[in-house]
Amino acid sequence: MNSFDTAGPAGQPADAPSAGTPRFDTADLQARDSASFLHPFTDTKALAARGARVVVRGEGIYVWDSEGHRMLDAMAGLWCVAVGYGQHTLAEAAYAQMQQLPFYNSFFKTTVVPAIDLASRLVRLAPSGFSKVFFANSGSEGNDTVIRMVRRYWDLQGQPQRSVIISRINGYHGSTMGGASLSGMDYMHAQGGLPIPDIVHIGQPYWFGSDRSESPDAFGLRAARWLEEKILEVGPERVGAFIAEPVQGAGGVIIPPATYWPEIQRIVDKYGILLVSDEVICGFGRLGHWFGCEYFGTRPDLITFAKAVTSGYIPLGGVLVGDRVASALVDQGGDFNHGYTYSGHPVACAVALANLDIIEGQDLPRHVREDVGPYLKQHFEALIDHPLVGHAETCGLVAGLALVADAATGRAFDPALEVGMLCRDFCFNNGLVMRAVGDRMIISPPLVITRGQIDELIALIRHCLDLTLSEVTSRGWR
Ligand code: PXG
Repeated sequence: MNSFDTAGPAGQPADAPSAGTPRFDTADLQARDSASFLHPFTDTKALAARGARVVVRGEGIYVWDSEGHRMLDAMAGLWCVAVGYGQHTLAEAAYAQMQQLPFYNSFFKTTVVPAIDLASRLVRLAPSGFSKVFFANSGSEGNDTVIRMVRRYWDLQGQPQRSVIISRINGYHGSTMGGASLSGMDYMHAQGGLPIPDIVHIGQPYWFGSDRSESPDAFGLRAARWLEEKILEVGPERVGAFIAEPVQGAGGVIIPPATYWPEIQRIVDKYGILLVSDEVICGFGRLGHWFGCEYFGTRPDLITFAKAVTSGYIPLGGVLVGDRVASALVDQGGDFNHGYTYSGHPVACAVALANLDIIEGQDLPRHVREDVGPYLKQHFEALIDHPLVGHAETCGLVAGLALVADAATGRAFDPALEVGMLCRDFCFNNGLVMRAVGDRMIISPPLVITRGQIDELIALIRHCLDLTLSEVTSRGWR
């Protein structure tokens, strides 16, 4: 059944595309899906009972499911699709590179042209002081590389005991053994004996989640000083690096108070430890700058990237390496015994270059910074007037709001009620992809979104908040 019709199937919802629409047998796909496909981060039995939504097509900021329903994808796939769906130049770049040279490795004194071009381009786009790139295939692999690189750096400095890396509770850095160890999610650590040795965590700068007895600025300073307390607890001579996302994404779009990052920079400078900015979500224009650290004015030593480097059209990730680490690795280092078969994969790099052509050509960081970012802020933060919303905040093109039982006091719902999940289901069923992290509803739309589409997005969010409000009211939950 997976063939493309030229005429739209009869009885399709009115907003579905009428030409070139794929027809799918949804029930068959769902049955085969649950028979064979173990999904990431999923309760397989529960999904099998319900059936996965089959997403079959994308165009611009919209995706369509196998039943022909159109959804505004306010999550850009999974924080990835910066340039939107249906960008043919990325497909053409992959096709051309596959014909020219589909694969060759970069291990044994060989290299490939797209990897050279992409490395030089990324160095040009990065903040000053970044001179090298290490390629991986995902954010998780990028962060595993970070762990190896940080520890190698300190070995080369004659301080191998500086193996401790400090990360944050509710930060997300991936799902490999290294990435999941850096991530601050207990439920991940509980499966597989994590974290690996010498990874420790401090609290997150989530002011709304605190008791709110201090101003956000006072809280931001206090949260940053948890880093100094941890350094002193572990012993400054043992600490190699601090890693954090500029804005926590998967943790629920946690935007730190303005005082937080400058204080973090002061502390890492004071103790001479490396600063790693995990920009898997914040990189490539998401916060209105090429990299999120530029928004907050921090000077990291390493930057992890993935996702929007190819807009998710093909897997690619890696680490931008600042001069301090690069010169140690290169001048003193000898072999760095680390790498992946597909480090610098020519097809992935060719797609990244075509993607960067669009991001640079349309100056999407500026589009976010000066146009749609402020517009989203104005309209998204106005959702605070909704009776279910206790807090609503944006930064560039990420945004999060907290669903609460009592907006006046900010009193939370009982987490067991899973109100966020209820709201997310209303979104899905009403043409909007919005994610729930507990009772925080979050978005990260494609960077190419327009003001008119933001109006549509806000109207959809409001509608789904209304539906959620009547449901929780009728269930007597507020
Ligand atoms: N760092 C950050 C900041 C991320 O957001 C990774 C590393 C790992 O990247 P890979 O490519 O290995 O997945 C991520 C990934 C969610 C969600 O629920 C977020 C991510 C992945 C899966 C789900 O929001 N981010």
